[in-house]
Amino acid sequence: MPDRVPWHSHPAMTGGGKSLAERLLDGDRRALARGISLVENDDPEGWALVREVYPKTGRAAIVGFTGPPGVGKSTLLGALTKLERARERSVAVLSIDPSSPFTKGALLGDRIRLTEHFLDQGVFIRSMANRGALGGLSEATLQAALLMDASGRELVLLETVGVGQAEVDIIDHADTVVLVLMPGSGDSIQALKAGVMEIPDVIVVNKADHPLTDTMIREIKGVLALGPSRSWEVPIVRTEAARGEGIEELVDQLERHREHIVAEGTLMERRRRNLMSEVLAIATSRMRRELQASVQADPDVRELLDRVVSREIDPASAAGTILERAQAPS
Ligand SMILES: Nc1nc2c(ncn2[C@@H]2O[C@H](COP(=O)(O)OP(=O)(O)OP(=O)(O)O)[C@@H](O)[C@H]2O)c(=O)[nH]1
Ligand SMILES: [Mg+2]
Repeated sequence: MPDRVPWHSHPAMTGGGKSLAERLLDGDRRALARGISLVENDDPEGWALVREVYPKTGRAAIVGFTGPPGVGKSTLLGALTKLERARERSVAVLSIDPSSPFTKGALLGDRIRLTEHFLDQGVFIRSMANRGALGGLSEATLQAALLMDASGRELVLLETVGVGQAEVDIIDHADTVVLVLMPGSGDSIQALKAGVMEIPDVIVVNKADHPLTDTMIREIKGVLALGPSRSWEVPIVRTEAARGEGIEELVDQLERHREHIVAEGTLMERRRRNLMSEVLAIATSRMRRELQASVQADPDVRELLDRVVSREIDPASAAGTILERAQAPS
C-alpha cells in the first residue's frame, strides 16, 4: 500500500487538470473545503466524491469533544491543535452546531479562538450548522470527517455542544469521546448524571483555575463509581485551555486510549457499529423520502387519508396499505 500522502505535498508532475478527488487526496485545503460544502449541500457530486475517496479513509484518529455550552471546548481544541502542530501532526477541526442554522455568533467566537492557525497549511478548520437535505447533520458530519481523513489529516477533532440525541449521534463517529466539563457548573454534573454522554472515554475538567475544581473532580469520581467497571478506567484531566495548561496530559490520555482500543480490538468494533448505524440512517432517510414522494403523487393515498379522518380505517391499517403499495412493483 502506498504511503499516506503528506498534507504538504504538491506534486507538480501532472500538468493541472486534476480531479477534485485527486486534489483532495493530495491534501489540498481548498479541495477539502469544496468537498465539504458539496456534502453539506447534499450535492450529488459530494456523494460521488466520498465514494471515490472512501477506500483511502480509516487512517485518521477521530476524537469527539462534547460538553455543555461555554465550558471551553473550542479553546481546548485550539490549544490541542497548537500542541499537535508542534509535534508536526496535521489536524482538522470540525465544529458542529446543531442548535440553529444561524449560529454566526458562536461560530465567529470559534473562529477567533482558532485564528492563530489560519495560515498554517497543516490545520484545517470548519464549522457546520447545515442539516443538509439527506440524512441530516449527523450524516453530513460523518461525510465531512471522511473527507478530512481522506485528505491526509492525521487527527480529526469534532466539537459539539452536548445537549441531545443528535449530538450523541454525531459523537458516535469518533474513535475516542471526550466529555468537557467545568467546575462550579450544575450543568456539568447534570450532563454527566443524565448520561448525555453514554460513557465518555476521557473527562476533561477545564477552567481548572476555578476554586471548585477539586470538588468537581470528587463529584465526577462519585458519578463514575456508580457505573459498571470496565477494562478502561476513564481518566479525569484538569486543563486550563486558555493558558494551555494540562494539554500535554490530555494528549497523553488520548494516545493511551487509542492504544487501548487498538490492543483490545474495540476500535474496529466501534467503527463497525458506527458504520452500520450510518448505513441504516442513510437508507432510512432515503426510504422515507421515496415513500413521501410516492404518497404525494398518489390520489388513492389522499382518499385513504380521508377514510382515516372519517374513522372508517384506523391509522395503522392505512399505513400498512401504503407500505404494501410502495413495495408493490409498479
Ligand atoms: N477562566 C478560564 N476561562 C476559560 C478557560 N478556557 C476557556 N475559557 C473561556 O471560556 C469561554 C468559553 O470558551 P469556549 O472555548 O468558547 O467554550 P465552548 O465550550 O467552545 O463554547 P460553545 O461552543 O459556545 O459551547 C471563553 O471566554 C474562554 O476564554 C480556562 O481554562 N479558564
Ligand atoms: Mg465552541
